[in-house]
Parts: sequence; C-alpha cells; structure tokens
Amino acid sequence: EIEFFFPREQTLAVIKPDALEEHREEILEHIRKGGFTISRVKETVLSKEMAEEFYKEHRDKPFFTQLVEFMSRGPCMLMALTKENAVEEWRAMMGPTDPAQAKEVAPDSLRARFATDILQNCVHGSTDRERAAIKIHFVFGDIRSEGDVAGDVQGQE
Ligand code: RTP
Ligand code: MG
Repeated sequence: EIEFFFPREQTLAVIKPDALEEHREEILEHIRKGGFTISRVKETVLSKEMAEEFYKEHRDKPFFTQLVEFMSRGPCMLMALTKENAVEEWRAMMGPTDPAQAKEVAPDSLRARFATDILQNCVHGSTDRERAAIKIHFVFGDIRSEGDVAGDVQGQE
C-alpha cells in the first residue's frame, strides 16, 4: 500500500576502484542515511571487456581508453539502489563529474569529498530510468551483454 503512494524507483550505482579502497564505509553510510535501500550488491573486478561494454556510449571520447583502464584496475562495488526518485537523488548525492566543480556547487556531494580527479571520480550513477534498468540487467541479470538487453527493449516498442 505504501508503494502506491511512494512509488519506488531503482538506479545502478557503482563505487569505483579509487574510492572502494579508501572510502567504502563512508560512502555506504551516506547511501543508507540518504534513505536508499541496497537491493542488490556485487563486488567484482570488471574485465576490460565489461568496462568497455559498461561505458560504450563514451567509446569515441578521448578519455575512453583511460576510463576503461581505470574501471578495470581493481574491485568495484555495483549496487541496485531503490528509493522514490532514486535516479535523480543518487545523481545529486554524487555531484558533478569534475570534483573541482563539485567542490564549488555541491560541497557535500560524494565527488566533492572523495573524488581524486575528473577521471577517478569515486562513483557512477545512471542518468535515467531506462538506462538504469538496462545496466541493472547487465550487472545482475543472466545475460551476455548490455547490447542484448538494449535490443530487447527496442524490439518491444
Ligand atoms: P558516470 O557515467 O561515471 O556516472 O559519470 P558522469 O555521468 O558524471 O560523466 P560521464 O560524462 O558519463 O563520463 C563517464 C566517466 O568518464 C570519466 N571522465 N573522464 N578525463 C575526462 O575529461 C573525463 N571525463 C569523464 C569519469 O570517470 C566519468 O565519470
Ligand atoms: Mg554518465
């Protein structure tokens, strides 16, 4: 009944390798205090292939090789977070991509507090509900690649 009045939404969150080493407990505490439920969790070292698939929308960007290198260099924690308005709220908690900007506009955000630089910026979050669903399926679903799921989603339209 409560879900009728407060519909719950899911997003995919990642604690990136730089932050998992140094700030795991602080970030998890932030997530809990923010009222998110950690519905699913997986700690793993992404292969280069998985990191490439995960960030494939950025494959033509100049930072893509470095990004894949960074994301596969050590363990990540991947989580499905559940809360009303989870996608937007998790992005707000993360702060802007560049920690220098985060420190100015969102000093309490995770990136302002824990990110090293614009590349090693401690956390990831989905940008919309559809991509969140695809990424959650990619990480936790029993499928071969995100492309398979994206194909299914498009095929239903
Ligand atoms: P994310 O996807 O990880 O949640 O980050 P975001 O939406 O805030 O930023 P996005 O543009 O999607 O970039 C993805 C990740 O690529 C790295 N990056 N490096 N060197 C650079 O200029 C640069 N720009 C982006 C960051 O790790 C960023 O989070
Ligand atoms: Mg992004």
